[in-house]
Amino acid sequence: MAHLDQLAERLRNATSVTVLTGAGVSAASGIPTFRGSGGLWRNFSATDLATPRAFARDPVTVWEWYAWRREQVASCSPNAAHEVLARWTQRRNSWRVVTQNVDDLHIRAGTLDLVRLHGSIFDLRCWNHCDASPRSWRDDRVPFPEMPPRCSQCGGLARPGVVWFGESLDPADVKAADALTACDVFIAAGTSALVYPAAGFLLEASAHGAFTVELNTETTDATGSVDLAIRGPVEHTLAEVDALL
Ligand code: BV8
Repeated sequence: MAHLDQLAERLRNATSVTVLTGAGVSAASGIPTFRGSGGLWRNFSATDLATPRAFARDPVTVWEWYAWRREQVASCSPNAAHEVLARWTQRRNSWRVVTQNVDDLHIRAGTLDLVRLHGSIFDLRCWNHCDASPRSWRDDRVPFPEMPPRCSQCGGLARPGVVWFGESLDPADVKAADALTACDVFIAAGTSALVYPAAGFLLEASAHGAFTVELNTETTDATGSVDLAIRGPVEHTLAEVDALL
C-alpha cells in the first residue's frame, strides 16, 4: 500500500500528468499482448507480421492477422484501467494519455485528446498511396465484406492504418508526445518499454524532472530507471490509486 500512497501523494500535488500506455493496459479486456503468452498467432510473432516487408510478401496473411485482431477488439470492452485514465483526462485538462495501442479502447472509454503513436486498427490506407484516396479512412466493418480490403479509389490493396516496424511515426504525434513529457508525473503503464521511439519518452520525461512511475506485472528494461515501480495488474493499481485521490 505504501507505493500506492506514494503515487497518490504525487498525483494530488501534480498539475500535469502524462500516462504512456502499452498492450498491458488492454490485456484485462481480453486482447493478447505482443510479447506475453497470448501474443502469438499461428506461431507468428507480431514483429514478423507488423512490417511493410511482410505485407508486400504476403498481404493476405497479414490481413488475416489484423482481421482476427479487429474481431477481438470489436468484441471486447474497455477495462477499469481505460475507465480511470479517461476520467483523469476529463477532470484535469493537463492530465493526458499517449498510447502505443492500436485498439480503440481508450477512445471508447472517453479519453480526451488521446495521442495515438501507432495509429488505429480500424483505419485503412491505400497501399499504393494513390492521389485520389484520403491519407487514411475509417472502416470498422467486422468482418470485411472482401478480403483483402481494397482502396475504393484506385481498386488496389488497402493496408492497415497503423505504424509498422521500420516505419516512421507521424511527426505531429511525436511532437505531441514530446510536449507531454514536460510534466510533473510520467507513468508508463502496461508496456515492455522495448519499442522506440515510444520507450524513449519515459527517459525524456525523467530528463525534464518528472517523477517517473512504472505500472506493470513484471520488471522491464525501464524498471531500474523509474522513481517508483508498482508491480501488479494495471487495471487494479490504477483503480486503487484513483480511489486514494
Ligand atoms: C521508427 C502498431 C524510425 C502495429 C507497433 C533497435 C533499437 C531501437 C529501435 C529500433 C531498433 N531496431 C529497430 C528499431 C526501431 C523499431 C523498434 O523499436 N524495434 C524494437 C522491437 C527494438 N521501431 C520502429 O520501427 C518505429 N519506427 O523507429 O521509425 C525508423 C524508420 C526506419 C527504420 C528504422 C527506424 C515504429 C514502431 C511501431 C511498431 N508498431 N504497433 C500493430 O499494433 O499491429 S508496436 C507494438 O509494440 C504495439 O503498438 C505495442 O503496443 C508495442 C509495444 O509493445 P507493448 O505495448 O509494450 O506490448 P508488449 O506486449 O511488448 O508488453 C506488454 C507489457 O504489459 C509487458 O511488459 C507485460 O508485462 C505488461 N502487462 C501485461 N498484462 C498487464 C501488464 N502490465 C500491467 N497490467 C497488466 N494486466
